[in-house]
Amino acid sequence: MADKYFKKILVANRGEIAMRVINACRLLGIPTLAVYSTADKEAVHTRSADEAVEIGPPPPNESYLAIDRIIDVAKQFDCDAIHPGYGFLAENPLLPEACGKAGIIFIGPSADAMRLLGNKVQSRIKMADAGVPLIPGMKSAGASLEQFEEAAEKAGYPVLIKAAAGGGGKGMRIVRSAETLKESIEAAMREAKNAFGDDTVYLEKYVENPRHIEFQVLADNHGNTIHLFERECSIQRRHQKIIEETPSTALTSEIREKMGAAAVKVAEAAGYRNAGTVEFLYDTEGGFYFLEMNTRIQVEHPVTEMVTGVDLVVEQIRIAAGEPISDYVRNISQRGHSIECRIYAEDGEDNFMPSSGKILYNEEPVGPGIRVDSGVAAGTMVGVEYDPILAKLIVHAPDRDMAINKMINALKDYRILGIKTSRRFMIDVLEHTEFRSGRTYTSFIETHMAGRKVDTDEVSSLAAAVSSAAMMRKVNASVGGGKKEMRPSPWQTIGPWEIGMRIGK
Ligand code: MV4
Repeated sequence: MADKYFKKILVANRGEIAMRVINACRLLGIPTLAVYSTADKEAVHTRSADEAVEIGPPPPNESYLAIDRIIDVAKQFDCDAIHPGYGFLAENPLLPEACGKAGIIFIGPSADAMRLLGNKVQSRIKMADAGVPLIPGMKSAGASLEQFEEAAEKAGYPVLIKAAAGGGGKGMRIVRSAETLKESIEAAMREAKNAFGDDTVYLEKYVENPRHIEFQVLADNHGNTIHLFERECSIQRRHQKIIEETPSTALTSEIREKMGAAAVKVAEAAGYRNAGTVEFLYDTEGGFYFLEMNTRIQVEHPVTEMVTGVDLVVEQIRIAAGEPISDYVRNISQRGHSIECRIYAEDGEDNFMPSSGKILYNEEPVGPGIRVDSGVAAGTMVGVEYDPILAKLIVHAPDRDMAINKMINALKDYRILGIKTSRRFMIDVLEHTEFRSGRTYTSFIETHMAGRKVDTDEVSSLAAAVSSAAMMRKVNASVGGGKKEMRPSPWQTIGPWEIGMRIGK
């Protein structure tokens, strides 16, 4: 390798995305420095980086969000770049600004592009000028009730009140008639003020039951802006995505081309650099509308990597170092089908209540076209202080049917004991005929999974896990701790009667 791009990269995150960045750095031969809170002393990312520095107590404000502390550590330990992952500081323009002042490269877009795209009203104005299709509605923040009334009449009810600083569904209110407009505006303003410290709201036509389709883009400092096709992310619950896939079953090659061109236009109009994602709503009539642009590497980026063969985090690092987008990325195509399931520390059988505790056993599925991006291992303490994502299971297969089958089997082979997860819920979604048919709309979970029968199988009791761990020790001793395939899984060695569950699905 001609150049390893950076001397040392500080990874300003935790969990699976910190591991993803560390692994990309390993590919490039770049040393990494992890930062961690006192809750993460034994965390996988802390143990995996070349160096690790404790930066504060568990509350994010005092550790993973403490910009000054992170910059100090970067300077003290000779890091010349910082990767923010997603969440935490990833979309906070104060980090790229602080990096700039300290002479450190921020692996991501400029603070200016972040500010523009973080404000939905400003970005709507910018994108309207650039000729990108927008959802009908206000082109400026609403200043008076009359303005809202007029915009609502013009767009036609139902309408949606949205926060300018929003995203992710916070501060949104659906309004179905003029009678409730005023109270909805006031409620949305209060919620926006609370969530973002900014009560600016505006109005759009409400698109009923859309699909959520987003395009991955890459832009370098040499004038190249490209897209890497779409991801379909319609399977969500309460604005939290749980399953993502690519290609989308909804797009024809003609619409894909148009949306891709619009995504590139958005990035160019915003002066965007590095990896980003342009979100669109896709309505039941085949119309698509710019929603927002996310200025980070996203949780679901691996499905794009699987079908294009591009390492997006490596490209992020190269671009930040001033390199052009890699040559091999210029003639990519979509090969086969990829699906990602997020494994959350949530009780999928009990209204997704947060689950915490120690992971007592962790066995990941393996096989061709099966990828696990995980931030945990046996022994990891899972608290409630951070994002509940434990790992992501990603599969790649020649077509969608095979990808679904591969995913169902891989989910069945994934064993995490000690805490509850969303694993079983995922299997039920994937086995649903509506999912199989490709009718994946944003209302899927509430429409098709609401009446889901709760199946009390997932074992996470301490007794069961301890007995399986004890069994494993015995088995390992008897086979000399040999090859993995020589060791029966605890599911094979412990009868279901002992742990009160059905085996398999
Ligand atoms: C919309 C919409 C319908 N009409 N805007 C939700 C999060 C935020 N990023 C934008 N969102 C929506 N905006 C109009 N004019 C429906 C949603 C929406 C949604 C969007 C993407 C994925 C899942 C969603 C679930 C509910 C609502």
